[in-house]
Amino acid sequence: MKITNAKVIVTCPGRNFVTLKIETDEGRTGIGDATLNGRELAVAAYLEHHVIPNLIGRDAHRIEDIWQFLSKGAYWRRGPVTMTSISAVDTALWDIKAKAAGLPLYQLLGGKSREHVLVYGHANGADIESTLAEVGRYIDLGYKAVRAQCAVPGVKGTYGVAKGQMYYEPASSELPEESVWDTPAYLNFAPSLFEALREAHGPDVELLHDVHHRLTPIEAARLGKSLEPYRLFWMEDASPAENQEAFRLIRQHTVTPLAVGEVFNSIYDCRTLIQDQLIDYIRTSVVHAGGITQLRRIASLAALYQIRTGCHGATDLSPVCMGAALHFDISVPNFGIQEYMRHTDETDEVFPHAYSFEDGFMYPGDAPGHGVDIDEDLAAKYPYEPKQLPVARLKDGTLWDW
Ligand code: CS2
Ligand code: MG
Repeated sequence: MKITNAKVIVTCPGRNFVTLKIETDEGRTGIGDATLNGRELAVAAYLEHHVIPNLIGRDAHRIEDIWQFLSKGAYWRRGPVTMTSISAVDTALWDIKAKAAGLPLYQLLGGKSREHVLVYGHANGADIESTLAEVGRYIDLGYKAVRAQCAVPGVKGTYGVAKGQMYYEPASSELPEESVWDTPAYLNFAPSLFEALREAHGPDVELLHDVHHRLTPIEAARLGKSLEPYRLFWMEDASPAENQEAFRLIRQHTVTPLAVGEVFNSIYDCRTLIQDQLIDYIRTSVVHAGGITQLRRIASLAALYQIRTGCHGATDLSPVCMGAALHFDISVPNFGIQEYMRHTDETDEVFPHAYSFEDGFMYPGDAPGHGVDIDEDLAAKYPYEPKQLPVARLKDGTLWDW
């Protein structure tokens, strides 16, 4: 089955998405998500100029060889733009292979390891009271696990606090918005939020929290320790993880479980974190970490250390990524949880899909392939809109991690 054509589709049904579509001589097509939030056109150009010409004429079944070719063959390995492009090709080829077999993708990955996929939703509020209510809303919708973020009193624009509810979208303007970050205020405030959440919603609901790379290791250690009484499912991205060793310091001080990896694009980015058991959940995603192929390698490494998966699944990861992720999640032995930030109705219409949500769990569906398609005519009605992610500064103006 030869690859005869491939194209990049950029669409903005409420937010930008980049999709790679691969066509074969047998008439079978497959799609992969290639969205890199705020840097969409860099991936589109990389695919168009440097990847697609290399695909034409190749055997679509040779997923591993094409992966190695695009990785080693580029000479310039790794990096978010390259790896997002490789991810898109890999996802589209797995889609084609599963369609050719007439099977849902999870069957090619070894079949189901569980009946359904536990997901967590995003609740956020401008103050403790509204955050409690938002978490309650997710519990009423059936969610068993909820991520809670709350504005810090006196701090403008805390990470994770959306302008609207249910559809959180941080990439909101052509040039980055600026928000203020105040570590002492946050560290004093965060435990009171989780104390109130446990009081209001009891011990059973799983609560998660994203620190979004804002703390130094010793600050992260202090936060983890102060949150222990409220039994978090995880504390995410407590500190930047370029220096993986830094997590040893956090680990020494707290039993709050740690999750890291949404910005990683290679197995090497998480090697020390996994092998030294410095984290509990690895958050690498299908779209940014080399597709199904590399995600399976990362999960296998993590399984040796009883570290579980917790794939990134924000709205900027398209329904194509979500569909592929659910096939991975339901099959991988060391699955932990899947993030599920609902897409808007416009997005769901552009990307018809077989996956579904019910009572706190998701199901990949049984359509052949990964079960997600793109309506190209509808996609064409939503042209690209330049948008970037915000930046954060400390009160004295120092540029900080957003
Ligand atoms: C976040 C994301 O979902 C998460 O855990 O960290 O919302 C992240 O900010 C965006 O995906 C950035 O593109
Ligand atoms: Mg995050």
